[in-house]
Amino acid sequence: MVHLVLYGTETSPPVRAVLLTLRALELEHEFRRLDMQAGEHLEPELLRKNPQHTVPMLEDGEACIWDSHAIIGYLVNKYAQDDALYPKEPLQRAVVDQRLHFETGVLFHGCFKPLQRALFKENDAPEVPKDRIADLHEAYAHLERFLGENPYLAGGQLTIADFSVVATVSTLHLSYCPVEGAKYPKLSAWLARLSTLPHYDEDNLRGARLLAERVRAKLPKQFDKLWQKAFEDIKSGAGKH
Ligand SMILES: N[C@@H](CCC(=O)N[C@@H](CS)C(=O)NCC(=O)O)C(=O)O
Repeated sequence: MVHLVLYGTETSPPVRAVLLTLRALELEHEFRRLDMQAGEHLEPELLRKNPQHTVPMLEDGEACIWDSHAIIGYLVNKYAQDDALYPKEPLQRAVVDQRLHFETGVLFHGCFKPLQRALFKENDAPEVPKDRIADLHEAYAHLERFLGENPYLAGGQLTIADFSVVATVSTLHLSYCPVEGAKYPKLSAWLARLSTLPHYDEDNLRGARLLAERVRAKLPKQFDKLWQKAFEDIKSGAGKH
């Protein structure tokens, strides 16, 4: 019998990418919530399982897998009834993989993590660093071009690339820089499209909002009307222009 255990916290975008994938595959799992601020992910037992001490981490029987991209690819390869979410055809797979690597390198490590570090680790009276927001706009512009005329990031079909990228983009949208429909109509419409997935609020939006609350508490001045609007309802803020 399948017994999947996911370790993490809902505020983490890559954890939510896994939750969206588990939902799409209708896989039952146990969620072990870790208090990252209290350092629960650094407990010796978890370090033994994942020396990199990142979440998400998935246990499948004896196996421990970490890095959200490795996890979501594994889940589709092992448990999906077909390959729609992660196509086996080499060129289609390369497109999905490119988007996944873009999430890792550009969105998460290039944009999200430096913003989080600036706000929560380095600065007592923080502001959103302007050059970081410029990087974010560049990333949004790339995504706008990746989408082209397609409804999903890797073409006509929903794939794990959409789950990975939406978890991070929705977080950046709510916390740091709204995806404005006038500027990024395709990305904005895509965000709205993804937000209609069944259980999207539970699997992704709730955690993104929780993190946005923390950012908001740190940035009372910068959290202006525009951000407030995006925060209040991701759905009404996206794809309506
Ligand atoms: N590329 C990784 C990023 C994982 C990551 O850095 N997760 C953060 C939480 S959002 C974390 O575990 N930080 C704690 C640590 O690195 O010790 C993935 O997609 O899983």
